[in-house]
Amino acid sequence: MNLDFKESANTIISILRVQKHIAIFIKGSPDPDAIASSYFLYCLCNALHVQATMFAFMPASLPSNREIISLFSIPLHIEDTIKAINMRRYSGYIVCDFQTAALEGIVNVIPCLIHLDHHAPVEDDVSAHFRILTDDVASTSTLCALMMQYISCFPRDVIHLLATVLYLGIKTDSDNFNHLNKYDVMAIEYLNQLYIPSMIEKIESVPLSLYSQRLLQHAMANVVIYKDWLIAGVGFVEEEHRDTIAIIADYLLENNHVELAVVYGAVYHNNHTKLDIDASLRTKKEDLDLNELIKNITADGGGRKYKGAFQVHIDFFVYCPDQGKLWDIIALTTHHSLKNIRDGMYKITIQSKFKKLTKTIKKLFIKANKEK
Ligand SMILES: [Mn+2]
Repeated sequence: MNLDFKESANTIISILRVQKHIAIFIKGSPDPDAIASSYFLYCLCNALHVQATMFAFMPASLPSNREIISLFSIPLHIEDTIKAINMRRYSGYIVCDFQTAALEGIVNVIPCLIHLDHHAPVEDDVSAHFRILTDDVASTSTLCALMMQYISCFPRDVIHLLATVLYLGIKTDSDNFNHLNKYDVMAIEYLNQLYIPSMIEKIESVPLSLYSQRLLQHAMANVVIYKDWLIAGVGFVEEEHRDTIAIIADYLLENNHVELAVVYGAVYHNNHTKLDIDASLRTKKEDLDLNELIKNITADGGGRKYKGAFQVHIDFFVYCPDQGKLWDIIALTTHHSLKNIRDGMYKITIQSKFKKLTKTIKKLFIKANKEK
């Protein structure tokens, strides 16, 4: 893939400049990459004198992510649902760091102006005036940093703040710079001269909360090794601590000789009226197709290189009067399902290879047709 970041920067500026008021949505959990890339576009709107408002539908889960929001004074509005927002006030919306730009209730109300993400594109997404979806970069912040090089309207102090927050976005999503490709390296080279090291230090010195430490202990006490996989449940989790599941998966993969670490918990949402089984998957194997693996478990999830996640909705079980029994059933079912998937990995590998081959043939076919 060859991206022209100068042309991309010019295109997004020409799209934004004619807008009245833009809504910027963080669709998933506000993690460093989602916050950084959304804030980048927020600052760009500001620099172009276009009004913009940033929204998320859940609060930042990790203390370090909350620290980013407060340290950079990021004006992030948390809403329970998208229905709480009066869409007619906005002329368009932006989604960063999420595989799809579709949002319930706003299709045909306001257009999606910009959609940036570092996952492979999905086919049935809403249309966007400008879109970059590519898994050739480790983070959405990489795309923003490379466009930023060609944008001259940012005030000096904003440049340093943006460089710092984008640096954090890349660092987090590349697992501490462990998974970088050429675009990520280019972005870091650019940001290196601009970011503020003391701000990074401040954010990285925020400790895990006591709650997260307890979940980690629970997970470590319940680790099951099946063949070359590690599976661990953390028990029931309050919504605002959901990201801890991913952090624990990172930690367990790092500290065990396994191919895959799966950490799951039962996460309460909406004041305990909704319940999900929420799982994070981590691998060091570059060719392990986590997306294909996850799609064999549920449609509600996905993956890319090295990481993936899925959810299973079990709202009805919020009525279960015995949490202990409920957790036993969740754990029993999740372990059984994951072990079955591990046993069927041969089939999944073939499916994955077949899909990649079909994609390549399709691309060649399109190319041949264009050249005709
Ligand atoms: Mn990301």
